[in-house]
Amino acid sequence: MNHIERLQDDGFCVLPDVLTPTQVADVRARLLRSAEESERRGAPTFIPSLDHNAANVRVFNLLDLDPVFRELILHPAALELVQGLLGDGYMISNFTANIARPGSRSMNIHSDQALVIPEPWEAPWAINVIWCLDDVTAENGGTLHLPDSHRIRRVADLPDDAVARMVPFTARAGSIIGMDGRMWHTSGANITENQERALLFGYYTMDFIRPQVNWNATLSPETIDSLDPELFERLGLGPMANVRHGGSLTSLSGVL
Ligand SMILES: O=C(O)CCC(=O)C(=O)O
Repeated sequence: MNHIERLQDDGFCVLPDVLTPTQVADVRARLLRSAEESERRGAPTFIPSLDHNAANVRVFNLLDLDPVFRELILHPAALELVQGLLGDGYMISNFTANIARPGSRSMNIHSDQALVIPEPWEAPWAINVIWCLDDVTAENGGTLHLPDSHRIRRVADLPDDAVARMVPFTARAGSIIGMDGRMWHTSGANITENQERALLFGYYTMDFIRPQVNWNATLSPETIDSLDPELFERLGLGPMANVRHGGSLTSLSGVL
């Protein structure tokens, strides 16, 4: 089975060595600077409605904070997973980070597809590409997932002991993990003395689903001006909001 077939069948796959150790160190340093910049701009990195305490550091709006994130969201290895699950008609819905430091605890369980469209969830219409900037282990808060839960169509079908049945993803720094948007998951608790677990979450959905964030409101004019055409299009910043790729009306994009 290749990794796309594993993603389709198991609901996730792990691709090692997508980033070199030097690249991991560079992206991680930029993430820490972005966390500071986010606070400076007034966007807090501790979100009490998500996390139990400030040991979790959340960084939203990565695409506006450092150009490296604009490269990663279109990284060919990530897009291969996205296209392998969703096909070519996808959009970029969000790109965020969660640094789980010692003392962090699990958030509420959820599936990311459930956050953007109502049940029943019949098909994979969303995918997360998780960038591992540290070795990810059970002890340092590796994302917990409920095996096979990408086949669950309704909340009522979740087992009562879903949390107890969850198992952590493990991966080396530099890996990416593709996770079907229907997979139920949560952050793990970081029970180590001194190991941080920094992850980036690139979230992509089918192009008929409204993105999680309004990119027109979150990206600065300077960032929008600097976007390459592919990224501009995949963020839904072009004039057409909802015309299927390849549909007969796409020619309208030239006249609007
Ligand atoms: O940090 C994690 O492991 C999971 C984070 C997550 O699921 C979320 O922020 O929605």
